[in-house]
Amino acid sequence: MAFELPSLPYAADALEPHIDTRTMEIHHGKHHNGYTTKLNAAVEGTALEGSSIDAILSGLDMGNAALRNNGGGYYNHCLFWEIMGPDAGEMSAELTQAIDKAFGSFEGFKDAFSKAAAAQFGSGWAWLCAHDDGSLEVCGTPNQDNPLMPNVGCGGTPVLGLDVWEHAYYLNYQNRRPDYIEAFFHVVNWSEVSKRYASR
Ligand code: MN3
Repeated sequence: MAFELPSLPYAADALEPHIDTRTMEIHHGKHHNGYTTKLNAAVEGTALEGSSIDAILSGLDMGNAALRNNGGGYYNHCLFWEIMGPDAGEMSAELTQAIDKAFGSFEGFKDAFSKAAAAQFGSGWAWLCAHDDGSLEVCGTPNQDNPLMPNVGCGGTPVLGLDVWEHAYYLNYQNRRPDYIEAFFHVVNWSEVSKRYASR
């Protein structure tokens, strides 16, 4: 089974004014679609055909640039659409407690995550990762790398991710990445993030 571009779980204009419709259309329909097509090309005819994306990434040969960039791009954007939404939902008590334990408070977490997103030089992602024991960490990865991949400097299950490639915000925010990071916190779906935390 080839990988398929998932539909957006909401309308392309659902995250306005924080993330504009045109950016969503291009980001999903062009960028994510491109990663999906190129991932399928990288996997076709290899022993990885039929493997899950999680298995491919956790066992990744980091020297395989096509698989690293497009497998990462495929996975990262699948997660990104799902952890956002027009409805903020509710954060679970378990995740609230884990955030307080790791960062002191939600504001402490937001500050650490925003700093990781702002400090990522060039293209990349900021992550909130959950470990098996429930502990949390914030980190950043370059390009389309993510915490499932070996030796990227952080690990665990990604439960929240923010795309800080310019293609994610340039139309609306130009060079104002901090404004985009602040806007992102208006469109996080905390029910979905809590669900990912529970199933880590
Ligand atoms: Mn992107």
